[in-house]
Amino acid sequence: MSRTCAILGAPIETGASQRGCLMGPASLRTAEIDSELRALGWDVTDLGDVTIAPVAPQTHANPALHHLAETSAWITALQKAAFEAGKTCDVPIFLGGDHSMAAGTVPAMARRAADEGRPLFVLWLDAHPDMHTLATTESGNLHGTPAAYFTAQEDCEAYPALGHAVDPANICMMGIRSVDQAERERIKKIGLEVHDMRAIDETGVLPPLQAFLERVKAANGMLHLSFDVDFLDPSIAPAVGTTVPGGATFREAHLIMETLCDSGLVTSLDLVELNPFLDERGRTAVLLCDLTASLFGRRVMDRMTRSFG
Ligand code: EXY
Ligand code: MN
Ligand code: MN
Ligand code: MN
Repeated sequence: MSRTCAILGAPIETGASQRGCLMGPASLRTAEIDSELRALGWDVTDLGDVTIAPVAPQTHANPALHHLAETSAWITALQKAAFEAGKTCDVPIFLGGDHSMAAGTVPAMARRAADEGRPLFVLWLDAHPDMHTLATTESGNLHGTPAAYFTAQEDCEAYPALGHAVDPANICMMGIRSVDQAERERIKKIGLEVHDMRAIDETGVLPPLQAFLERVKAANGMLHLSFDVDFLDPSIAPAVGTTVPGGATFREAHLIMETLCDSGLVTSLDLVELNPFLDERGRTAVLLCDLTASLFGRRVMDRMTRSFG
């Protein structure tokens, strides 16, 4: 029986350190993400892109912050649009756009889960924990703040009021290898489950992932996967503005996606931080679609090599 998914573009780049992520949704559509999923038997609806109206600048005590007003507008628009998208299908897929979009999509999925009387769990695949508050970020790049916002950390009051938070105990981060001091202190304080790349080198990706999935299943949870392109090693995914050496390999990433597929637990997905302006012939966009196909059911034995153009 075919399952249903919807794709919703969030062409946001104001949270990033450089322009280009606003082309992310278009690049993933050009890489034919919808056809990939239809070929696997999914009923795919393209809901188009979220947009925001022009906004007046918003000042803040932290002088480093930039584009706070735009980011707040995106958060409000996305919390509404992502929640509506979640009503239309089994698995909504949110195409970024920089990672500040998760301040919109994750609370929307937490609301969707709460309305079903279920907890929301989040698997965060990223080189960064994105756990800065509006007071601690030194770069002022708001794509470094979504996890602090949706776990209801203090000093995020300038963002839109948070309707549905995620319990930090329901979050698992993997691939982490670039952490600022303030984030390190906060991760320790709230006891966040973080499997950095050293831990993954030692155990492999499966043991921590399987233990987390057991918890999701035991809690009858819904699972949101927030996939940041910089989780991957830059040698296979160069099209991202915040590359960090020593990322996940092609097979580590596919093994995670295949294992998530086998679990049947994923109920929503962010694909974020793709910056096509930094890509080589769309190969990062094609890889992201390839990984998504593994999440949605493609097996290694079904794999045909797909080069693009
Ligand atoms: N922690 C650094 C900062 O706050 O600027 C780097 C953040 C990168 C965030 C990208 C989306 O993952
Ligand atoms: Mn991120
Ligand atoms: Mn509610
Ligand atoms: Mn990142």
